[in-house]
Amino acid sequence: MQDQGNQLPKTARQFPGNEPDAENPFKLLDLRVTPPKTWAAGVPAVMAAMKDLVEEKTFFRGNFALLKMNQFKGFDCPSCAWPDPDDERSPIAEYCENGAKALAEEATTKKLTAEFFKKNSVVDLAKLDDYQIGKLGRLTEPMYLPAGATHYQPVSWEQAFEKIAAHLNALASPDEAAFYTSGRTSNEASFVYQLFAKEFGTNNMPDCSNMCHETSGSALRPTIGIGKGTVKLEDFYDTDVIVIIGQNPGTNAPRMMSALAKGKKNGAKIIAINPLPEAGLMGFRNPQAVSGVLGDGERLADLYLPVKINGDMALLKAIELLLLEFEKKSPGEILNQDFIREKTVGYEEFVKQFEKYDLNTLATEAGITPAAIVEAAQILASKKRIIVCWGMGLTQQPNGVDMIREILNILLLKGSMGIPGGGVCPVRGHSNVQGNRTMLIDEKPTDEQLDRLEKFYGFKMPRKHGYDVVRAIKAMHEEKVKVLFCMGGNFLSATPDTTYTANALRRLNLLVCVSTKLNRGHLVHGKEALILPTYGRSDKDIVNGEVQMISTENSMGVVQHSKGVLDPVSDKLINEARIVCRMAMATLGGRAVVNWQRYHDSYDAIRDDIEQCIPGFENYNKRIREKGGFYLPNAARDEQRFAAQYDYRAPFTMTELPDNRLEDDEYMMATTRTHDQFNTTIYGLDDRYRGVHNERRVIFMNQHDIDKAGFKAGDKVDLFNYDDGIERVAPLFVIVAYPVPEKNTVTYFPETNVLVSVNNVVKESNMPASKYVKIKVRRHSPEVFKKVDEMLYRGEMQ
Ligand SMILES: Nc1nc2c(c(=O)[nH]1)N[C@H]1C(S)=C(S)[C@@H](COP(=O)(O)OP(=O)(O)OC[C@H]3O[C@@H](n4cnc5c(=O)[nH]c(N)nc54)[C@H](O)[C@@H]3O)O[C@H]1N2
Ligand SMILES: Nc1nc2c(c(=O)[nH]1)N[C@H]1C(S)=C(S)[C@@H](COP(=O)(O)OP(=O)(O)OC[C@H]3O[C@@H](n4cnc5c(=O)[nH]c(N)nc54)[C@H](O)[C@@H]3O)O[C@H]1N2
Ligand SMILES: [Mo]
Repeated sequence: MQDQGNQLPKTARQFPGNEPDAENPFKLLDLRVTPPKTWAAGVPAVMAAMKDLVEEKTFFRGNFALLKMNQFKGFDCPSCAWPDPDDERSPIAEYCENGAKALAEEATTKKLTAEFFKKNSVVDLAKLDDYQIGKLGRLTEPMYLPAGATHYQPVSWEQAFEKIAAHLNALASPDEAAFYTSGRTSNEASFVYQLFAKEFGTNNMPDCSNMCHETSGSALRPTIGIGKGTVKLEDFYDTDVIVIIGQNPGTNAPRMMSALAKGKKNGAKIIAINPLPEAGLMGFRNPQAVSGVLGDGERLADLYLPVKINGDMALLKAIELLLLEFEKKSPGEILNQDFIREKTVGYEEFVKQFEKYDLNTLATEAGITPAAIVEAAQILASKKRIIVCWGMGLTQQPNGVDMIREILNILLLKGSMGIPGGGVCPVRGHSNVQGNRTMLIDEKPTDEQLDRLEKFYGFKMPRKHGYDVVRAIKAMHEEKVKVLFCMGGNFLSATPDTTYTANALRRLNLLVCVSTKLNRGHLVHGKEALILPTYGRSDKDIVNGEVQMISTENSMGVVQHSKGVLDPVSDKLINEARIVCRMAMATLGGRAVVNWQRYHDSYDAIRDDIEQCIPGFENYNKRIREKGGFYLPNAARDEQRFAAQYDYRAPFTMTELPDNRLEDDEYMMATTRTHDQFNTTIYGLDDRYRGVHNERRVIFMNQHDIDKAGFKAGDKVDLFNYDDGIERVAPLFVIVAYPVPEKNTVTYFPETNVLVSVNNVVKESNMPASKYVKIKVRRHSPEVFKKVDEMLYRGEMQ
């Protein structure tokens, strides 16, 4: 470990207006709690969006950009991956409050210059909290931290690439490098990035999917033959039932609310399954429709099921049990027997397992009354077209893959797969995370994909599967990975087990981060580190004086172009694709088979070759210039062609009920997002819909649990986890009484990632199970800071 900054006095975390306080580094702010909202969006949302633009001193710049966001000739919103309407787009605004906040973050005119880094040491910067770090402004030039240095210093692009090349070429094997991707990277940059990793010789491509929707892909592919959703936006407008499970659309995909409202207006029933009564599931006011500004909010969920954390498996099984019973009573009227016969396999065996289940036991496990489950089953029984949407509430559970398989089982029983108004909708996270995977950013590419690349490029592709995120952290710890290159993201804060991960990162020879803004991930580093500044989605990507166009793929498989509109904050920024090409030329030199200069000079050239290597991109350059872009082929959606190994039918899958017992003093914790953050980027300190203001270090607990443990709402507590026989501590949180199920608690990430063991992963997908963390809650003692002193001192704790 590097002893950087040891000569500095130990000071604690700084807060605005607060003097650093070594006794109490997480001096709490002035928490205010109001009743949770029962509807989302509306006029306050628009006001909140405007406030962010004003605060970022970018009101006019921001508003100009907002008008262009998600328009046919504009740029794709950098926030979530929810699709844009195919034909009708509001001429004024096709954005949401959180899209506007994402833009305000990106469009800020505040700059981080070399002068700033000269004044502030890495250790001092790391003592700021994430909110403060994010507000510092945009990165403007490449910065380098030499071994043993305390401050980042400016470096030319040329020298930066030379340093990367020297480190990469000094490795004993290409597998000692890993190339991380966060989900905003364009298709073009993603394609060259993965190609470089492969030409360099490794499949070590951990990406944010490994913490996000890997679980969905792991469940979907073996059943329906594709790891993606099977519905289009228009399916929401004309369907019978929409189930939203483990997802918070009002905050994380706000434009989905318009689709839900439209579907509901056309007669769809909505079932929401979530331990929290999220505002966006309960009701909605549409800020972009006059009625939303003037009229009353619409009720959204027809049925809300407040499931226990991880009680979903029992709930889904109970619904199936009831559907099978109903079918027995009215054969052929409840299930789609034609579909089951022609399009699925394994039905008989699947049905048989239900002999061992009974409704009451399953209901207790789920934490839902049998009557409410019957109501849910009746809604599904009487309808044909069902869409099921899910998010992190399922994917980040240890048995998440199995739970999604159970969703598939229900849809197969009903024949609601690959039909108009019916199918699966895993709601993706980052705006181009789906495109990243389509472009082959994947630690385990298939032979078929590699064969195609090999045929086109004429060199041997590495075949050995690489490290995903969790495996990469362990490999860094064991010094098997020595160079980590991050294309965007915040590796330290987004990943689990912060202490362990920080120690892993400190062991690197070189950490390189291509970023728009500074984050904690740049401040806990290897022996040497580089920060390479790049354009955001809203920036004009200028090459030879011309603004370039990139493309992205949304949650529903539509590939669209995007062109930034804002003048970049600095003329030293380079786009991500060019950064990759220059790294490739510097590293591979004469060894290169790929013509990197050609890709460096033209996005069109990259797109021409994507067309040759990835199915579905025929006439890419032509079609990407057309209004609204194009859909990628999806045989499950369009032709009901499912898993090839089952003769294109879909297998029913058998799963097990989990054992969710807890010790008397144990609680289950789900980590979630506030309404004021984008992953590790903290826009503000409020969680408006849930009624939490001016503090993030809170833990939601059921009033009954609070009483039972002898606490009161407002009490200060410390949180502990004991997985793997290690004590993990998250100090100083405030209890908020909240309608969560008993023995369940909810906190915000990244603050509680310190409690998530790197070994607490989802079966099969190997994702961190960050919504299934066993914790103990104890009254706060200042002594606890001694346990985390070193982490605090090094700024390794959020
Ligand atoms: N504004 C904004 N937009 C975003 C993001 C952001 O941070 N901010 N992040 C983006 C990214 S990368 C992603 S992946 C998505 C994430 O979007 P979501 O999937 O909505 O993510 P979360 O907020 O983590 O949690 C979702 C919900 O899971 C529920 N939950 C927790 N445990 C359980 C459980 O056991 N069962 C059930 N049924 N529900 C449970 C929580 O109460 C919460 O409502 O959003 C994307 N969009
Ligand atoms: N406990 C817990 N942990 C979680 C989750 C959870 O629910 N609970 N959610 C997980 C999920 S779903 C995800 S997707 C991951 C997210 O993990 P990441 O994608 O790694 O994290 P972000 O916070 O989205 O990354 C933010 C940084 O990206 C950089 N950035 C922004 N835009 C651009 C751009 O256009 N180009 C480049 N090069 N850089 C850019 C900025 O420097 C910014 O600081 O976190 C995961 N971690
Ligand atoms: Mo995500």
